[in-house]
Amino acid sequence: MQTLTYNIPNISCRHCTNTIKMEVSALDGVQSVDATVEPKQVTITFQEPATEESIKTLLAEINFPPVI
Ligand SMILES: [Cu+2]
Repeated sequence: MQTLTYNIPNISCRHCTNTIKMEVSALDGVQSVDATVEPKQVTITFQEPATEESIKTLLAEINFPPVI
């Protein structure tokens, strides 16, 4: 199990954090997702088959590209 925190500048409100939680939670292998507006961050706990790469790709696809 691995936990990563990303800064996501595109987060502007609770709709954004809800979207991120919903979309990332749906990835196979993701155990938990916490997203906050202040600070604009998401913390994700996951294991295989989810990978750092697949999570970053998904976040970019839904218009919330992470900045580390
Ligand atoms: Cu928003």
